[in-house]
Amino acid sequence: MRMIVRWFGKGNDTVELEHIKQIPGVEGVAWSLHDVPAGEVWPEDKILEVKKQVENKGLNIDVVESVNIHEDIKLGLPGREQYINNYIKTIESLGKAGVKVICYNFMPVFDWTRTELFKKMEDGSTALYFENEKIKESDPMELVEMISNNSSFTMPGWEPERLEHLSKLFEQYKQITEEDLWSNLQYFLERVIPVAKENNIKMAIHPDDPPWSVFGLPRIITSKENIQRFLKLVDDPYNGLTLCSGSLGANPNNDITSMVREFSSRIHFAHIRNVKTYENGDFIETSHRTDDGSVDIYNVVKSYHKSNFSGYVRPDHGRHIWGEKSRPGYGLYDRALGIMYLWGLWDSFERLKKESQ
Ligand code: DNO
Ligand code: MN
Repeated sequence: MRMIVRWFGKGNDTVELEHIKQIPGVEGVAWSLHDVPAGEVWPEDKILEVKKQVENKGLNIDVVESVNIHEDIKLGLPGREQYINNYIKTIESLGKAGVKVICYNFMPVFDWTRTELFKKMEDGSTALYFENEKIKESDPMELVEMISNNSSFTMPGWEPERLEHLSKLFEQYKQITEEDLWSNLQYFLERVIPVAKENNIKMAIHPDDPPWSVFGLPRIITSKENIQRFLKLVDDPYNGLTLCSGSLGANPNNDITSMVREFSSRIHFAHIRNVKTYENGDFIETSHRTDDGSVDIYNVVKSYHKSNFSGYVRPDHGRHIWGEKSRPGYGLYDRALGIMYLWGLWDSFERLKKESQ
């Protein structure tokens, strides 16, 4: 596995590239141009600027997370033609810059959804939290306000320009069924996968987080069956996955270990993190350790190892510990601990394999 860390860019993150470089076994960053609105073409000079910053520190830019998809594409509106053309231009520029994987998601309106960004845990640390009842009762606008009031940075997926027309968007999605979303996704994939292939870039969809409908919006990348269906929409290795154990793991019915086994050849990017789930649908993002949450991280990593996984991995989110002030879920310390846990498991599987040969 090739370990990387998400980095939000110079001046847009509390974590420095120098610090990322000091985490053992990390070779690169998952990055994005967070100031380019969804749907616009990524300017080549900006791409090259990040490439230079990152490579100067001895890290790679192989994985982009994310190139976001304009709502017109998800809604299947006529405007999608222009936005798909723009997406294609961005893929071509990223290919030229040497990018290997593009992570994206197909969630209507919102990306990840939580009800609290800094929920206090017993040991005094804080973590991202989802309270099922609260979501059912709350107005999406309240959530947008909570998220922007609790973070000094703009949160990816919650950019003001994306949410500006929130009520109009909700109106538009009222007509969109899950089947419509499937066919709009297929339309998008049929256009972009050939271009990605030509540019040697693997497309890697991120599952919906949480993997069920919120605020009545349709969501489709939620389960093993739906991922099987997704992979067949365009049955090509360039149409692949970002398998996120935390997002899918919020539903206890999702068996991540068996998904890794089944989909490994199509997983280009692994997000590994733990979540503790409760019967009422609540969940909290715990440390990566198997014993601390509901996802069997030990077996997830074992399954990747057994499949000879050679794709990119990142620890996804972490808790906020040791007084660190950071973007919600993206501090340095707990993600670094997570990485060391993942390496600890991986190295011992590797050693056992060699010893038994
Ligand atoms: C949560 C995060 C996501 C991810 C996007 C990818 O698990 O990994 O917010 O970055 O959905 O587009
Ligand atoms: Mn993830």
